[in-house]
This record gives sequence, structure tokens and C-alpha cells, in this order.
Amino acid sequence: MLIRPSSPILPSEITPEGVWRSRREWMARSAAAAAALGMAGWAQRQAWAEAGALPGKSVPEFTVSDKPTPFKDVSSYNNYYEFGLDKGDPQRAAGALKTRPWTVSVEGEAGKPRSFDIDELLKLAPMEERVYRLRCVEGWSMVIPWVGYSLSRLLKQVEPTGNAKYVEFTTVTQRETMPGLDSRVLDWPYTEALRMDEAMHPLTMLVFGVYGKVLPNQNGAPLRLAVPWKYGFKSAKSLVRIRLLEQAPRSSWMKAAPQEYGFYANVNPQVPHPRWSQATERRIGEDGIFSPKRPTLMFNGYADQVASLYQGLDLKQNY
Ligand SMILES: Nc1nc2c(c(=O)[nH]1)N[C@H]1C(S)=C(S)[C@@H](COP(=O)(O)O)O[C@H]1N2
Ligand SMILES: [Mo]
Repeated sequence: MLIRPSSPILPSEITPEGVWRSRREWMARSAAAAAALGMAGWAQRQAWAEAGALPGKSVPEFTVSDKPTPFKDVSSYNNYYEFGLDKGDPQRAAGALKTRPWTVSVEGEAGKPRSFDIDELLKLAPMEERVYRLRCVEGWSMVIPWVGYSLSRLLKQVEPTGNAKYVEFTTVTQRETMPGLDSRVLDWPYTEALRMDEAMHPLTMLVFGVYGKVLPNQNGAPLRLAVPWKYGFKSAKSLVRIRLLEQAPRSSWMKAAPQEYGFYANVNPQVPHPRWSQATERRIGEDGIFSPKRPTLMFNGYADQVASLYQGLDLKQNY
């Protein structure tokens, strides 16, 4: 099953980008994922082996050139508080999450509100592979090849009314499978929200897979958000309800600690979290404890695409 590359030199080192992205990169990445797999636990290997293929067409304009974080790290270093607070808890416990049957209701300020079955959502738009950065407010980051499509593809289906100014996302609560729900750190269910123009931005992605396969449960199966210019907590996992609203809702994190977590949560190295600087970050799977930290980029490096959304907004006040 493991095919060793004949040379240890990565394609990225010998060909210009854009050429090596595409097929050769895909092959190198698959090999890296397979190698990472050899080191993961049996259960994880089992889940990965059983997961269905979910390929996506590579979209260069939504793909950063940073080296993707190994699958081993993407699937074992997680925040999914419903399954526990430690980074390893989700991988250990989320196998029990029931991801079928699964429906997502899209309701509120919409001309045609309705529920969507997960199998319908999987066919709603062509699957794309986009390599996004993910920056957690805790100071670490990853680079992840997500598979999915723009959230706007789904929202347009329900015909948002002129009153739809905000979009609220509610994630699943399964008492039987989620030991973390006993913890009072957050007001469950986990909810998040975006302004309508943020939700309709093409970068805002509805994600069904990673590394060419369906999402592992710990990463938010069967579908989650990826909003790459915002701190990771905005990217809610295992979505069950999407609500179009006229007024801005308060998210779980805003309720838990309003002075620490605001509505916008745009990645911004100039605005420190009250307990941590946001100026630098450590790349999981690449930077060791002793490596120099990397500078965090404004809007997580997506300023060209999204800065215009916030013209005239005081980003210190609107954190
Ligand atoms: N339902 C739910 N979604 C969630 C979280 C959570 O605890 N529960 N954690 C968030 C945080 S803080 C981060 S950094 C990302 C992590 O996504 P990943 O584990 O796929 O890297 O998920 C976000 N989505
Ligand atoms: Mo996070």
C-alpha cells in the first residue's frame, strides 16, 4: 500500500508552483497522508480506510501555497468541545457521533425555507478542493485541504429576503455520544454567526471532506464551515440548522466571554486577545516548541479578498 517516492526531494522543490500543484502535488500529498496514517492509532486507521472518497476539483485561486498540515495532525489535534476539552479528546470520542440520518434546516428570513438531507447537500454543487489556512485564537495554525463548496450555493437555494442581514449556525447536540455537553464552558448547542455579506463571500465554505475523503467526525462530519480569515472558532462543526436573521445573534463564545470573543473574530495580529497576543502563531506538525514563531497575517493572509468588507469599521472595537 505504501509506495516510497524514489527521491526524497519534494516536487515543490524542483518545479514552479502551479505546475506541481495539481496532479503531482496530489500524489505527494496522498503519499504523505498514507505515511502519517502508519503512525496513527488503529481506530483512526480504520475510520480513514472506511471513509468514502470525496475528491474535489482543485481551485487555485482559493488555495494557499503553504505546505498542507499532515492528515495525522489535522485529525488528532482538534477543538470540538462537545467531545471534551483536550486536543486528543475529539479523535478518541467522536467515532460515536451518529452522522446518518442527517438533515440541515435552512430557515428564517427566506422565501423558500426548508430542510436539506445530507445526501442532497453532497450533490448540490460540484465539490472543490481548496487549501485554506486555519488560525486558532489559541495561537496555533494549520493548512488544510478542505473539500466542499461555497456556502452561498446553499443559501441561494432558500431565496434570502431583504431582511436577512445575519446568518446563524447551530451545531448538533447528541446527549448519547457527546460527553462534553456535561461541561458548562459553553451554552450548548454551539452556535456561531456571520454577517450576510460574509456568509455570501465565495471564500466562506461548506465543508464535507478533507484530504479527498469524507470528514472524520472529529473535524465536524458530516458538514462544517470553513471561514479562513476568521479565528477557528467561527468555523462551526456538524451543522444542523442555518437561520437567516435580521438582528445579529450572540454566539456561544460571545455569551461565555464577551470581552474575549466578539462577533467578528477576524484574524488580526494587531488586536490582542485579552489573555494572549495574536501577533504570532505556531504551525502544527511543522514548528516545534523551539522553532521561532511565525508572524500572523492580517485577515489570516486573505486581506486582498476580504478587507473591503470591513471598510470604515474600527477593528479594535469590532473584534
Ligand atoms: N461544534 C463545534 N464546532 C467547533 C468547535 C467546537 O468546540 N464545537 N471548535 C472550534 C474551534 S475553536 C476551532 S479552532 C476549529 C477547529 O477545527 P479542526 O478541529 O477541524 O481543526 O473548530 C471550531 N468549530
Ligand atoms: Mo480555535
